[in-house]
Amino acid sequence: MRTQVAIIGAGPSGLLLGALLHKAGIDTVIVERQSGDYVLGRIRAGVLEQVTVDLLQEVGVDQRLHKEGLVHGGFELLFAGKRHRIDMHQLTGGKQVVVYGQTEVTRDLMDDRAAKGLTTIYEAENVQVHDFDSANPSVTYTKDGQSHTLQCDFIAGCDGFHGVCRASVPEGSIKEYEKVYPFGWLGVLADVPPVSHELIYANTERGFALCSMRSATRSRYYVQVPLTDKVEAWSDERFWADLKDHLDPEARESLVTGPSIEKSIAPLRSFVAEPMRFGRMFLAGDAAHIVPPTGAKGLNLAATDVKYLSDAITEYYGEKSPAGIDHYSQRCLRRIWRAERFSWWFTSLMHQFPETAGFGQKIQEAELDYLIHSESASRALAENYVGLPLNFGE
Ligand code: RFL
Ligand code: PHB
Repeated sequence: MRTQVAIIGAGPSGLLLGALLHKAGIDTVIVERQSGDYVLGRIRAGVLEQVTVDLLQEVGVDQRLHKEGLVHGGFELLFAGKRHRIDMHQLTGGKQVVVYGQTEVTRDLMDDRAAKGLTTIYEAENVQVHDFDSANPSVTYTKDGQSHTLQCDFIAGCDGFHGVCRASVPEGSIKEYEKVYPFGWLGVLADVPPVSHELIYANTERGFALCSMRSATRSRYYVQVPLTDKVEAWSDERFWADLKDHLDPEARESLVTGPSIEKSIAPLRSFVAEPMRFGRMFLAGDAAHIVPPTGAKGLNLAATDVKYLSDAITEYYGEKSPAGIDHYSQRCLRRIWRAERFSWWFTSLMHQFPETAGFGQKIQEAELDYLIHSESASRALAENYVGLPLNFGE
């Protein structure tokens, strides 16, 4: 089989890249290790920046998003027992975010790809990338016991943090920057109405908690847990009791609990691999970088990476110019480091760190107090939360 761009991974990066390239008339095949249902079963991001919404609109996959997505013009910070609203809309001159789950974004992109008859190979085993330092790269995999080879012009590594693409780059040609945090997030999804109509980010002496949502009837909650905790040790009762302990009296009163429909623990990490291009193979999304979820930036960065990549590849075919692909890594990394900084800062501000308990807590509360009382500090938070425009700094 032959295609122009072989995309490894059918997460949001791979699927959106496929849609953008299809719109530009470029042929793609996506090779995914899991089944479609498995990919949809992973409960992850919830907050889309306007830039991401615009990209979904650009590929025509925005009908359900516009119908069902919840537009949020603010969020709340809870500390020292009280909630304070950050009015993103007012502070940023009218910008807002849309709460619409990654599962739904992925489902919409999958359905669109299937409707257009574009090829996605699910449950591909032993996926390997070859000869990306030459003009003739290829991908091999096994499906239903049979070996296959996919010849291509380019490989897009959209295969997440544990994927095969970054792991196939020769040691010495990649530099990795990493920070692992000493805690994780225990997340619960439940069919109960959200405790508040906006997100609540809570800093308490018990640690961080986040009240988020997927719809008016489905809530997503998180609490900070030690890395050693196992999800089996967290019954629903224990989770709801712990979450309540993080909330202010009014929220505690109005919290509706119910059986969890998903429960998982995610470790928190900051990670960047540089560069993001190796000959004819490119990394995009979580394959190249990870942010802790506190700033809600991961999926949004993945979306802008693949927009830059589709621009670069389109320029290569259309204008016969390698300028875009030569510039891809640099263009992405500037935006990525800005999001890394914000995510690290917001994570550091909101979580309980074992080594600085007591003093650290007081310093965080003082910074939060400054943040809500200084318009410029509130604006800096709001500006980062709504995200950078696509062509920032250009
Ligand atoms: P994904 O989603 O990991 O998809 C990669 C795909 O590649 C496949 N794969 C392979 N396929 C073939 N061969 C191989 N060898 C392969 N190895 C892997 C995988 O099966 C998978 O289908 O990466 P992608 O597409 O780059 O998307 C990135 C996002 O998933 C991620 O950044 C976000 O979920 C991060 N994130 C959030 N981002 C936001 O923008 N806003 C949020 O509110 C937000 N909340 C979150 C989050 C991530 C979280 N977790 C669990 C880490 C909340 C949480 C709790
Ligand atoms: C989510 O709804 O899953 C969510 C929202 C905001 C974040 C992280 C996750 O910062």
